[in-house]
Amino acid sequence: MEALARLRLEPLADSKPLISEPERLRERAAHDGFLFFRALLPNALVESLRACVLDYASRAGWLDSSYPRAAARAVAGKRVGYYQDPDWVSLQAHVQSRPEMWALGEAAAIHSVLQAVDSRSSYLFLSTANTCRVFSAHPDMATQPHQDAHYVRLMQDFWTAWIPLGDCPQQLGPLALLAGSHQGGLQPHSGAGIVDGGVSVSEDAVWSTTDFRCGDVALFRPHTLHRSLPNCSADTLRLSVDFRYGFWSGSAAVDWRAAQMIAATQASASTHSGTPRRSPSSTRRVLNRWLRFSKQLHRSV
Ligand SMILES: O=C(O)CCC(=O)C(=O)O
Repeated sequence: MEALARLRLEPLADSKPLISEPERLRERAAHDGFLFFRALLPNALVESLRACVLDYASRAGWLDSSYPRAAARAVAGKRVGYYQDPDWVSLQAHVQSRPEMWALGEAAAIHSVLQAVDSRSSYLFLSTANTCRVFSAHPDMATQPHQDAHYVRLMQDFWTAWIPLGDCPQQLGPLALLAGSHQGGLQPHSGAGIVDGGVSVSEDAVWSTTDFRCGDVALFRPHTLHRSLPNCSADTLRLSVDFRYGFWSGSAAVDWRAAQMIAATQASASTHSGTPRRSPSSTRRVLNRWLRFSKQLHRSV
């Protein structure tokens, strides 16, 4: 509790009421570098992945079996959360192959919000950058302040979604974000990872956080400084997942069939002796409509 008391905190504002006002949503995102949505996701989607992670935790010997599994009580003294721990790495391999993980990452509500904020269709970046985190109640193992842009190098323009796998009150060590920090560019990071390294931030910094509940989502930019609060519960594991989303660029061919059809149409228009039934430009218009539809379809699967 002492480690938590030392941090200066302010409450995250709920942006859910702004979803129908994209202009204000964009303004808030541009100002703060993050958005928080209370109860954005159906609980069942979150709880399915939570059950899957707790099943793994039980098999890995992290859970105190004298409590119901759903309580996520850790074996006394067990330290969980290090990237270097083979069981923690196996958890990543485990969730990567679970439909529950990708069902949550592809939640329509997340894509809809990203579309509202960015006016472009988003896609879930399928990669090991999507991480499931389990932290035991050891305050020294909290995630240190850092920017995702330092660690995720394959994409530049992305949003991260942080999702607690169940209720995550402040004493369980949820995410905290530094408003406006995305405007300062990439900062020097020390160490090899986010538990034993990161960015040094003034003790006066005021971190935005909340008592997260099941179904809540925090979205933030690659340069937004964020951290976790220390897990100050007596013995409960903190469970969360974070996903990365990119955007379809307006000009990119998202479907190889479109490229082939455009090439075939152009070839036929230049060799056809009679009048083509459709001019190349009208064909392109039809194809563009189809491409837009195909992008939307991709978002909804
Ligand atoms: O969950 C955490 O403790 C850290 C999450 C994080 O750093 C991220 O989502 O990028």
